[in-house]
Amino acid sequence: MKRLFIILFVVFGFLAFPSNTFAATYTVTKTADTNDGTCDADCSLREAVASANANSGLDSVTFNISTGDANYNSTDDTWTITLGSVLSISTNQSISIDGSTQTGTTAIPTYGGKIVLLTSTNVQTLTATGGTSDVTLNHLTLKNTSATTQIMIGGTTASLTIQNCYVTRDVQTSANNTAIAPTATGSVIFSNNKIDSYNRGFQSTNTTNSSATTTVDSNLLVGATSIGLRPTGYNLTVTNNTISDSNQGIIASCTGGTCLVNTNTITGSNTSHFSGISASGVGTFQISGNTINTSHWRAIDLASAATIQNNIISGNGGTANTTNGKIHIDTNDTSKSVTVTNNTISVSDAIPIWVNSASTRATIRSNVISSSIQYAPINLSGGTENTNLITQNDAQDTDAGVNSLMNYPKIEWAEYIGNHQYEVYGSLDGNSSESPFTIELCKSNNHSSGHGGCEQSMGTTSLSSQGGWSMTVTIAGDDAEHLSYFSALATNSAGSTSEFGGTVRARVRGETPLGNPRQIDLLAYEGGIVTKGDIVTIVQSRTFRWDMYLDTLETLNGRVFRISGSQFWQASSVHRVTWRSFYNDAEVLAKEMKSPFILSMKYNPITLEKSLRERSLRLAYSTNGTSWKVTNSVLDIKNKTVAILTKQNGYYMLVASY
Ligand SMILES: [Ca+2]
Ligand SMILES: [Ca+2]
Ligand SMILES: [Ca+2]
Repeated sequence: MKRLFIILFVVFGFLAFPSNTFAATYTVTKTADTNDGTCDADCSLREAVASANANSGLDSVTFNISTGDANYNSTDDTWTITLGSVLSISTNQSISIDGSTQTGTTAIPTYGGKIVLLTSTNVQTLTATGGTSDVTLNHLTLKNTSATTQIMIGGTTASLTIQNCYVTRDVQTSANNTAIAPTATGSVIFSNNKIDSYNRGFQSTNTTNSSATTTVDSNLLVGATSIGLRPTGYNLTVTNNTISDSNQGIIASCTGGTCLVNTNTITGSNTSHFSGISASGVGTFQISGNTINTSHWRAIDLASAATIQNNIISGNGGTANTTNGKIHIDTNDTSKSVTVTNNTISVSDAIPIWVNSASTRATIRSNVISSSIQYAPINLSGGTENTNLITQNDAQDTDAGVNSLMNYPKIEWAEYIGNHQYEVYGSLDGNSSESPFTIELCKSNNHSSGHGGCEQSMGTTSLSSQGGWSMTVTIAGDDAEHLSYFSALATNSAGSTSEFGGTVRARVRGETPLGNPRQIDLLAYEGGIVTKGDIVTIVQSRTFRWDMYLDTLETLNGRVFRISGSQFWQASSVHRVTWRSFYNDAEVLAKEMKSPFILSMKYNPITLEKSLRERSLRLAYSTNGTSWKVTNSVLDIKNKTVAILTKQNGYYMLVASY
């Protein structure tokens, strides 16, 4: 009985603990790609892998090949193993192949090592089956001489770690070949590797395991034709990589959790103009601290919820493009929030920030933004757009669309008050259901669109409902001789930010501003509509015999006063309106005009003194700016204008009664 028990133990013991239970180390001693079935003193890499496949547990493969080996290269101190077929890791067989164990006469390099694994057409280097093997590669050089081999490392692993390796093709290929493209069921670490001359560098997929992580860190990718890094999965961390020359630097798809794309450097001038960082998926991205200096029209192409912050984005002069933003927000989703904050964006070939395709809740705040193309520095697609893509405000902002087509704030005046300080007063015609609002004031770079650009954020103020707002700000270095421009942004309670409002140059308090720049507004004998600020004139053809310009000068504030002998009170700033000959600046007299012109002044009911009645608005006229006469003007309450037909140059302002 006792004997039988021992026999049973031996039999079942073997079944429970198959042969070679414990992890083993197999040492490769030659470069030749033989397979005699054993890894002993004579051991090829293929024999080592086969032995590891036959042994459970995590086995290690190390190298100890002599310099007398036929494939030792004394010039670069490397041993080349030419693989005639793929090295296959069997299901459930974990393995670590460590190239740093092969020492030579020189130090192990940062990327790659003394062991070169060489493959050619349609020979993969390594693959795994079953999704149950943990695979680790360290300090190996993987080289392929073919432009057509699909993948150098593929298959399905449990966890996969590739570190300190150098992956290169002799032939740069334009076919859609990916150098490293595993699917994993466990976590992936791809760090401190260099990939050279590839079409697609590294791609990984892990969409089955929500607790797995994918870490792609500190890799160097050069000589690409297509995509640098393309991780897909849960909990991605893509950090500190340097990518040059690729059509698309990083394409990250976040299956779930929080995915980080931080502190990467993406450079190059690939002419295909795709994206620097593309982020999509249902997870939430943090895209932070990256430096992107490329000709990609989209530096960051976003289709996910995200925080985009502290990135430095510049363009290096690809063809100017009107359908892409350097930060291109295309979530096409009213529930995905996006925050774009503290980025520095300086570009010459695309719009700095573009919100597109039904995206909303994009909050844009505290960025430094400049561009040298004419289009809106922040563009919301839709609404009524001018040639610079500036979307017009609508009354009460009831329109819907991209970022709710949030109305931009208007700066009514900005005055330098001494001691490096300005007072800025503005208004917002907002939708009351979207209150409260946040106004951000920017020191503007006076962008050619007339709307914004932001050299420096001057901070924010909150506005509980639509109407007037004001801020007092300090700009070191400014004085009465050095005055800044200002522009503002508004964000509603849902987090949707407007385009920049019109840029206004500050003036010194108490001084009248400079008039408009001299330009030909109407050619001789030509009619048309000429707008200067709140003044809109409509001129019939043949009214003037010379090339003309409309010279207007707006004098703000001053004490509101009652027009002598009437019930009307001042209701706007005073505008001097003068038609002048472009050639000699001479004022055109009434008798020199063939026909009268329509002079109309815009107003904003929000900034109208509360007790003055909008319906009583009229234009008042003065020849000298001091003695006023109320005219028989026409109020257009729908278009918020008051107009008269006149031949009189002179001073105009709006008046109203209580
Ligand atoms: Ca627009
Ligand atoms: Ca709206
Ligand atoms: Ca609007």
